[in-house]
Amino acid sequence: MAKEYDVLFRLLLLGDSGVGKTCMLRRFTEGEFDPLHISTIGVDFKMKTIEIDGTKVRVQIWDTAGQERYQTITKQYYRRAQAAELILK
Ligand SMILES: Nc1nc2c(ncn2[C@@H]2O[C@H](COP(=O)(O)OP(=O)(O)OP(=O)(O)O)[C@@H](O)[C@H]2O)c(=O)[nH]1
Ligand SMILES: [Mg+2]
Repeated sequence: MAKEYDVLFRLLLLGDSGVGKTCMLRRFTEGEFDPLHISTIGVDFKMKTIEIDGTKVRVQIWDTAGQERYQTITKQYYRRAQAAELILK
C-alpha cells in the first residue's frame, strides 16, 4: 500500500473574528465558499495532502476562534504549530 504522505506540516490560522479564516480554509480544502459567518468555537482543523516535487505533504490546518473569550483554548495550540498565518481585515 502506498504511503499516504511523506511529511506532516502543522499550520495555524490566527486573526480577529470575522476576517475569513474558516472561509479560507474551506476554500482551500474543499473548494467551497459559504458566505455565512458562523463563529468557530475554540479550535477546528482540516487536512489536505498536496504533492510538491514528488513529496506528499500533508498539511494539517488548525483554524482558531478569533473571539477573545476562546483565547485560553487557542493559545494551547500555538506550541504545536510549525507555522502560523495571521489574517487581517
Ligand atoms: N468580501 C469578502 N468577504 C469574505 C471573504 N472571505 C470571507 N468573507 C466573509 O467574511 C466572513 C468571514 O467568516 P469566517 O470565515 O467564518 O470568519 P472567521 O475568521 O473564521 O471568524 P471566527 O471563527 O469568529 O474567528 C463571512 O461572512 C464571509 O462571507 C472574501 O474573500 N471577501
Ligand atoms: Mg472561524
